[in-house]
Amino acid sequence: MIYISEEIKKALKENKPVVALESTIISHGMPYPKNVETALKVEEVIKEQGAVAATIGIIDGVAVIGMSKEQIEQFGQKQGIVKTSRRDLPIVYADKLWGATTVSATMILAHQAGIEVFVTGGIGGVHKGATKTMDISADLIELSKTNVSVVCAGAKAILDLPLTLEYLETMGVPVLGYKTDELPCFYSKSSGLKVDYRVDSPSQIAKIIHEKRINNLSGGILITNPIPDEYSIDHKIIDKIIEEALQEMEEKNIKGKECTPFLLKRITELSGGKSLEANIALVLNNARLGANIAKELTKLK
Ligand code: PSU
Ligand code: MN
Repeated sequence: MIYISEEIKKALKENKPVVALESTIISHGMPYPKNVETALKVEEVIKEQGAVAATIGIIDGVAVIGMSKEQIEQFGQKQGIVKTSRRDLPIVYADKLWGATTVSATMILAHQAGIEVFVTGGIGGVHKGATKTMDISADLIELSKTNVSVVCAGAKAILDLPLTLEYLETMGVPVLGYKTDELPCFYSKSSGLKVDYRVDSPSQIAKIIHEKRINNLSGGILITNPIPDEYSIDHKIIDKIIEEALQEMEEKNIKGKECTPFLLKRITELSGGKSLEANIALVLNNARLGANIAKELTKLK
């Protein structure tokens, strides 16, 4: 049920740095054609840094590790692709569906393929109001058990960030801040919340990942990388927009896996495209860092 492209197979065999990428961000996170442009640009950035990009998604029930440009294009346009987290995987396989993998499912597949570093925009987390709704992303639980480290720009600002940090602590997931003491919050570079540890170089991060592995501490590490200054959106502006989008979500009675895609889309509309621009910039920034961490990791093997 898993197909690894020749390029990725070869790279892994030769201990070349490989970076996993998810496909939900393509199919559910951004509008066409920006989604495809961004996905291809992210792969390019990873190549420029000297690593190999493996975009992951499920096509007709087969998990593809290292999608082709044509396949990425299809993910960007096709309707009805299933947003696939851990719980959805067996159904997508059995019914031979197309599945866009979220952070949790991408981690599982990356691990099965032997890839240790994964780059995304922002992970899912504990949603606002979760004390009532219990809406907690499967991404957090996956981070606690699957040996893949995730580079992101923090948890998405639509979430309850203090609760997300508490949850990660409970689940034993280290949260590192790249060149920052503060947890970045996706569209903005600072949240006022502290990360567990600050790290200042890809080699330092690689050493931490390595130690986690050789000491059999299962699970991932969350590497949070602040959005570049010039794209960071002011809290006062974005928080108001997020509030409005959350209000609409409640009025429309949107629940479960539809929440995040709805919010991202609505925030893009309400911000006049500014949030989408920020989202693209932060993913590219994460790709750069992820590639360099993967490079450093290969030196430790
Ligand atoms: N990062 C982005 N855009 C996205 C996502 C991440 O910049 O759309 C996706 C990831 O696939 C993540 C998912 O796993 O959002 C979280 O969804 P949920 O809150 O339903 O777990
Ligand atoms: Mn959820």
